[in-house]
Amino acid sequence: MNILILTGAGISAESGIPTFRDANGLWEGHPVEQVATPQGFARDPSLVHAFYNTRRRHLLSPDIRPNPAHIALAQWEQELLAPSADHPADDFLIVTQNIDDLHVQAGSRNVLPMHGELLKAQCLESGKVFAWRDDLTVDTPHPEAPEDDSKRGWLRPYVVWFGEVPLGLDRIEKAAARADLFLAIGTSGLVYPAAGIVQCTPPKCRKIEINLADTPTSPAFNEHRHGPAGIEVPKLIAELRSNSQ
Ligand code: BJW
Repeated sequence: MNILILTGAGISAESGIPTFRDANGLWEGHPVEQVATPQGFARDPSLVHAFYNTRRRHLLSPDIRPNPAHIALAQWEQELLAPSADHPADDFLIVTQNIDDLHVQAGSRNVLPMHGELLKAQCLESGKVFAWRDDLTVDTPHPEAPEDDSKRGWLRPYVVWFGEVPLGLDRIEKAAARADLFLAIGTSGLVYPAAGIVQCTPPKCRKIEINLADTPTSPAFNEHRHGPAGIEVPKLIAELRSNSQ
């Protein structure tokens, strides 16, 4: 059985990470065009760095931990997978729009962060990606040339902004085309191409949406579970587990 799971900000909400579009969400205090477009970064890099620095520090604080939804997905993957095997055919793939690392912290192994990763930085010139846990500023020395003052401020957050191409699209398309089960968890279904993945799954695929409420893409799913991911995901996995025995 090929399983594809798409997660959005809603799965991390119960871990204390704000979503984007809900009340008190990230876009309420930070207009999207200011902080999540290449044009916004070019206009005011300090503002954009400050937005991501705050989120990076928050992610690294000890009270931010995977919640029962992340943990149930990781345990399910481990049960389905032979010990120490890989997933060469992406038979169990989590595609996350989230830039936090909570799936990996929970123990998930096959995770594709299609909108980038907050704990990485990217060189604006070479595109090279570096593990990154500190603040970034317009004066941050280049990790490969720390003494070269002309290379200060050449790093950007390793995230995908509006107008940029998300990561791993070929791999996602292939996994969708052969999915037998597709779960979309905690995503508003407003941002493409992520919101269109459900349309790339075959008609025989069982498609389940887990969210607090319906979304614009709900009609594309054949089952809906309304409720917090931390409750609904473990419940659904327990059901799927007992049905397969
Ligand atoms: C819970 C819960 C709980 C809460 N339990 N649930 C016109 C039409 C169609 C498309 C376009 C268009 N104009 C422009 C576009 C394209 C554009 C787009 O989609 N725009 C729309 C807004 C209209 N897309 C792009 O630009 C993308 N690139 C692109 O298209 O490239 C062209 C191309 C594609 C393919 C091939 C070749 C070329 C890039 C999109 C990049 C998005 N980037 C961001 C920022 C990432 C970095 C960061 O984190 O800061 O990604 S924006 C933001 O939105 C972030 C998220 O990943 C993404 C999705 O948000 P998500 O996760 O769904 O969160 P919310 O807050 O929206 O929803 C939370 C949900 O959870 C809600 O439904 C709640 O109910 C639920 N919930 N608590 C269960 N406890």
